[in-house]
Amino acid sequence: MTKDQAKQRGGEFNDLVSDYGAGGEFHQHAGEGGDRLTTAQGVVIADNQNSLRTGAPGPTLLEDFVLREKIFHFDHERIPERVVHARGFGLHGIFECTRAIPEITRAAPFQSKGKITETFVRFSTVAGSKGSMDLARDVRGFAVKFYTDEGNWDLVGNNIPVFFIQDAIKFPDLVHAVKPAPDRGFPQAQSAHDNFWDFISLTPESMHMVMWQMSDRTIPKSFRTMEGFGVHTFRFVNAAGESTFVKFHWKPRQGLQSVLWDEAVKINGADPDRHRRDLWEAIETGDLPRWDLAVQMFDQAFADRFDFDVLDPTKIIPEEECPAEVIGTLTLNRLVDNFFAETEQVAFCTQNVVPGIDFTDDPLLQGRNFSYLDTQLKRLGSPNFTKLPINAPRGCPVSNYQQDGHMQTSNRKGRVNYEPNSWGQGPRAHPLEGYVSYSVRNEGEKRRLRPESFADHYSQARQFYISQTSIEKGHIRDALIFELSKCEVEDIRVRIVAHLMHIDTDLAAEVAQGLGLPSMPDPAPTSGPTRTDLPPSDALSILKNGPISFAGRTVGVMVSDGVDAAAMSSLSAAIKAAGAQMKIVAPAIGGVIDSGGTLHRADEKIGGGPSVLFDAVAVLLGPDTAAMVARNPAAQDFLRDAHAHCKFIALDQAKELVTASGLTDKLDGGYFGLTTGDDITDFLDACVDLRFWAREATLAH
Ligand code: HDE
Repeated sequence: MTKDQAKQRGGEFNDLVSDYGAGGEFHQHAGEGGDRLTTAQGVVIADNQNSLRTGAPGPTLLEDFVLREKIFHFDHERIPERVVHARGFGLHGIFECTRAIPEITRAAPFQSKGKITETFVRFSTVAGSKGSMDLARDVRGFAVKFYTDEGNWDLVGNNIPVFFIQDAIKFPDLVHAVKPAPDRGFPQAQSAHDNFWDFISLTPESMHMVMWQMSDRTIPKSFRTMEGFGVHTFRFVNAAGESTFVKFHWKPRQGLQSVLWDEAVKINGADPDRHRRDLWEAIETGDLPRWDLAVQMFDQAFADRFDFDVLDPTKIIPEEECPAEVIGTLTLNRLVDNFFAETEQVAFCTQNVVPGIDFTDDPLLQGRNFSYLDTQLKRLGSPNFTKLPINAPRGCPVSNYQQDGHMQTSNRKGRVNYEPNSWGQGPRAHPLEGYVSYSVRNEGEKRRLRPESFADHYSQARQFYISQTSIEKGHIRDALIFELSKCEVEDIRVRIVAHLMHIDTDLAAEVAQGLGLPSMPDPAPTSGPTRTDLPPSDALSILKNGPISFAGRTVGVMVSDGVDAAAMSSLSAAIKAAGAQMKIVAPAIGGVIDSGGTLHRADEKIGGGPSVLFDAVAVLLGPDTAAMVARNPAAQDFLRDAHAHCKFIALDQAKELVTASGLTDKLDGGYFGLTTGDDITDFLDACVDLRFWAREATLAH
């Protein structure tokens, strides 16, 4: 049969294997073969609605290969979800080198200015399972696969630059503690429970990470508005074989933005897919997310200046001590064609490095290098997962003697499957072009030990805390009180407060008071040095690194029939001019008719589009329908929540709603009118700031 004949019959003609075109574009042919429905064997199916049976209804026949094949395949659709980072969202992108650094690393992406390297990025939460909600208080994964000209390099990072533990051997315990308890199978996707805090309270090395975790970093507004970090200290290695230590940072062009805890709780109900939907819509509307890749580079002499060890993954190097220098930009520009084939099957491995990038002796990184490869075999079921299009290298050939295994599709031709051979065939190792590990002299006794240089657990925890604005400090305090109040065992709460005593005594006292502890505990016992006072670092605050414009954000505009046509069109034009989006929330999804008779379709129905989904809100009602809207409890929640979340609010014809929402005497500097063009300009200018924070102090906690 010819290919054309096969296509006519709806077959796929051996095109089942996916491949990458010259431009690196993803082509997935499976399932797209033609307009005839076929079995996996290519047989056209005559009836996809009724199984084969004798009589009516009659027993179903084992002979029905169409039914059996279909159900068999369905039964095997699931693969094990990732043991951590199960819930994720992936996107394609490009990395552009903006500053070449060949003198420091020979890694292909950094050899020339303007060099483009294709990438695939997967963002994730850590603790929740695949179906959990997006706005759990949790660390976010930020994993980047670079398809370089010299092989794949995976930078598998998080949105927090430090980690809970210093040694990989503790990881299963940490993860068991945070995940659902084995007897009851809950709590899901949260850390506010006894097991997690029990483990943490007994693990002083977690204290720095815990301060980050209790900050608004773990409730980012979007994956687009968070930083990424490689966490470990890696090595850059140049062509001469010289090494420079490096720490990787992704800095979002969108500015850092987070939600408030009460918002997070409500968003999880209103839109559990918030973060993935946000990325989907950003790409679809052409608002491409961008991050600068910045590197902190230093040598051994610089590393030796610190009391702590630069190989300790619970430590940062403050940017004031070692600047983060931008060397490139990552732009996410393409959605996946298929979630399973790409986002689910992508296999990140920390061991995937390319010439010019090397590991250090960070004990966490060393353990990860085992775990990721191992976990991919479990998840994807075959060592041939590297051949899946999303995992296969793009910029370079792959040539070796690995063969067979489940789902093998590309064994070598010919008789030679070993090396060395004298057949004059097949690939050979290349000492000059090949990957050469950086040579390090190591000596010492074989022991299980924790270096003395890893002993200080509180100095940087305090440095993080004192680097925050007073608003952010308040959020850390509230998060600690919330989480610890969910612990049923009082000893656990007390042990955490005892650790906080080493970090900040005021914070410890506020948390103790919030928990209603009868008295302050003694500071937690320590075996090593307790604390050195370090200066604050602005880079550690979210609010000091916010967006510089309102672009990319969204105003939720609640309207009703008879809304003033001129006000509506001025507001809409001004929002568009600011590079932001307007979403209309109306009594019915069909929309509203304005005073000029024009229909405006709604994006959400009142109640379906609560104000937690928007960055700022406007209420713009028709004179004859305003009273009806004011009676709607969901409309009242819209306004009350926007107020409680310190949002900027613009109002027109909303007096009755303000009264019904109990806000009459609470209107403050965060409220604006909508009557004149100047009103609208003032409103949108104010919106550049994330929130009207002055209001927060007036709200009862
Ligand atoms: Fe992971 N981690 N991890 N991790 N991790 C996994 O690999 C592990 C750690 C991170 O989007 C798993 O493919 C160990 C630090 C991300 O597919 C697993 C240790 C950091 C992702 C695994 C750590 C991370 C993972 C589960 C301690 C930030 C998602 C599924 C030694 C630098 C990647 C998988 C994706 C995923 C093991 C600690 C980031 C089990 C043993 C530190 C972003 O292999």
